[in-house]
Amino acid sequence: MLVPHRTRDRSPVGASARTPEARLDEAVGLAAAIDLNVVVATLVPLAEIRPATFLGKGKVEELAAIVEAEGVDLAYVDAALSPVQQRNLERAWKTKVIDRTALILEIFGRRARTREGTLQVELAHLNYQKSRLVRSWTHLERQRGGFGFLGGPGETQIETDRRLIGERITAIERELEQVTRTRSLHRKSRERVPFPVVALVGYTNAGKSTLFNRLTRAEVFAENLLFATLDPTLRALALPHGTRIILSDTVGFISELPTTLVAAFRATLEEVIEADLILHVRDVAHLDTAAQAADVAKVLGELGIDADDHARILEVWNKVDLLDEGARAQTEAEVERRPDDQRPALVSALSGDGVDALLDQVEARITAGRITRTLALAPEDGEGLAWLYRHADVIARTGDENTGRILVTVRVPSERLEEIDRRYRVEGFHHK
Ligand SMILES: Nc1nc2c(ncn2[C@@H]2O[C@H](COP(=O)(O)OP(=O)(O)OP(=O)(O)O)[C@@H](O)[C@H]2O)c(=O)[nH]1
Ligand SMILES: [Mg+2]
Repeated sequence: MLVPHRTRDRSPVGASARTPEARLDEAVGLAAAIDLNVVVATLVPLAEIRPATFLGKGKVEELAAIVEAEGVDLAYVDAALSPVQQRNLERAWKTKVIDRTALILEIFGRRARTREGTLQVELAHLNYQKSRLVRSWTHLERQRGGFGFLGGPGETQIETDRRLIGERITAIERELEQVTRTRSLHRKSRERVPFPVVALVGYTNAGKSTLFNRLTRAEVFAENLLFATLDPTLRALALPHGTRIILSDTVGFISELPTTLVAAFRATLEEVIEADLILHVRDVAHLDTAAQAADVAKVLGELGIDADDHARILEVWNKVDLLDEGARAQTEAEVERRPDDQRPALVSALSGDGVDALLDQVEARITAGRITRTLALAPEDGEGLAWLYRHADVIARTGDENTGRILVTVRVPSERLEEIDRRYRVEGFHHK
């Protein structure tokens, strides 16, 4: 695992605000997420980027010796390598070389669970490979025979592979269209059940799935792995005062998430794009919590969501159980300093600490834009009743003994109110 950084100011080569050490830590975590056995993890100071080999000549040679001595099968460079740089490094080190995009693709590939997720990753993978399918991969084939993870095409294979890749891409795109259509149908049918959608987003490993499980008591794969969750998971959930919501767990974000992947997962992240409320889960015990939050804000921005839209985004500061007394007091003070409508929820998804208060906060946010109406329907108005069940969140239904009418209490987004009032003469009481 090689993390290059600039010699001058130790700044990373990419656009992230982390220290090289933190990036190395994260790289090792990423490797562990796909069961790679890390034999060497090191920072590589870099005076300037070489177009041919990315790293300087001396470094390349020095590392070649290490690769040989340690019997390294795979070298990871924490940067975006051009196809040429990747090829030249493979040649110099006589081993497979991957960059950040390739590693993230690999992880995504292993974690995808639904058909759609798998297809999205394969598509991103093929598009990435297409640009890298160059003749010189063959030097590896001849020397090593190629194996599994390191597999590359042989010389005569390249043209065939290029064509096959093209065909496969077309086939995937077609299937994806189908899958997406089915999913949007599902969403449409859910729209008729007008529960607000609350989406959990956050940096990978922040604790989204753990929180999701705690809130829904579901058993969703939560592990100390980066990118444990790749496909969105939806569950219905009743809040303390009876408001029903749909909670959505989503894929974790990461710094410099390849843009092709953001595009690929746009569809999967539709739940987020359309969510009524977004819970941004942050690991506040992590040294890089601020940089992680900035990365999440960036990805949200790419999805067209303004991270500063406090009406729509609520920060959840998770893992408070890991803070020592001093840090916890400091964090609490920071929370207090925020204006009411921007105040993060402090929780431990693991211990459940703060989760009840979070649920109250979520309910307050959700009901804020929604209005409760009690409507009086004629007993024979079955159609009207059915309409309400389809288009509004029915929270209570009783009979009026005096008039024989049916009293239905519904909660609807304020935009819907006019339609409801037009359809039903409101004879009951109004309340907010
Ligand atoms: N100490 C502590 N650990 C937590 C807390 N919440 C989550 N964790 C741990 O953090 C790790 C990651 O949790 P997940 O819930 O899988 O994280 P995630 O955000 O869903 O991660 P991805 O799906 O990979 O993006 C697991 O080992 C959890 O047990 C918490 O409040 N306190
Ligand atoms: Mg998860």
